[in-house]
Amino acid sequence: MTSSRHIALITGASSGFGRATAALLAQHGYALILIARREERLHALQRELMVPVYAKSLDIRNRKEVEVFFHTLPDAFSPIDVLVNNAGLALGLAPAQDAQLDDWEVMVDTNIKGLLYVTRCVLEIMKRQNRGIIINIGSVAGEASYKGGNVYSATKAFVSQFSRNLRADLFGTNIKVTNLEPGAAETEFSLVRFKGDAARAKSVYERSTPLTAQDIAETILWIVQRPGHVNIDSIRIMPLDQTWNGLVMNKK
Ligand code: NDP
Ligand code: 8X3
Repeated sequence: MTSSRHIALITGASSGFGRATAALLAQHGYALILIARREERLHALQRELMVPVYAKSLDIRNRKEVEVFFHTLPDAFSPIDVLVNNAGLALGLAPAQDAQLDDWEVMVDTNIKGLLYVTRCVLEIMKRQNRGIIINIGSVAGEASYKGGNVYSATKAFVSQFSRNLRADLFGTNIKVTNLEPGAAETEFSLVRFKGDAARAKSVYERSTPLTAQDIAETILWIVQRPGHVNIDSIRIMPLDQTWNGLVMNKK
């Protein structure tokens, strides 16, 4: 039964932040809609959770599939209270002049266009019920510039600005919007960025203490627990062991 429960839709629930958020929201009684491409992982997670779960393999880059997903959403799961727009990725860390255009396209298609497809469909639901919380997972990279961040960072800058503009459009409704900007967290993020090179991924975090997926899940729980009149517009969380490193001068 979902009728007495809040319902959260989490994209990218097969790993990292999304998976940890699903587990934590389930502990707090949420019914869950879980999306990712790796269906087996979603079903394994579903079996662990003691709440109603609708888990579906979906590639958010496919606009048609996203629309069909929402048209065929079971009625019991359709009054979505919380959307966590989490699915996303970085591919590569090469400087722009050496980067792969294919990688850039995948990041734009996922982090920007996929997020838009899901958001637009959920807005239809939230508009009807005049209620809801949208939490977009941006990144500190949306503001900071670093070598090799190029298109990944730019997609997260998009998420930041889109979140602010959503707030402007939704002004006067009971629909909240947050841009949550984590810094470095040890998930599968670097493994994906470095295309399965586990040693290189591990080296990003060694001799540092990165954020954990649980840190982000707990922040998401805190955001959704704020009273009705409070909107958390943006929140940035970095590990103590990470910061900006200033401007550089080329020494010839
Ligand atoms: P993970 O790689 O562990 O998780 C990413 C999730 O996104 C997976 O569940 C993956 O599922 C899903 N995903 C990727 N592409 C698609 C797609 N086309 N359709 C559906 N789902 C997709 O990384 P994180 O948990 O770290 O990343 C989550 C979000 O947090 C991302 O948006 C990332 O940019 C952001 N972020 C991460 C930081 C970090 O340091 N870890 C810091 C700041 C922001 P599947 O492969 O099964 O489809
Ligand atoms: C990723 C955060 O700091 O690894 O979004 O670039 S960082």
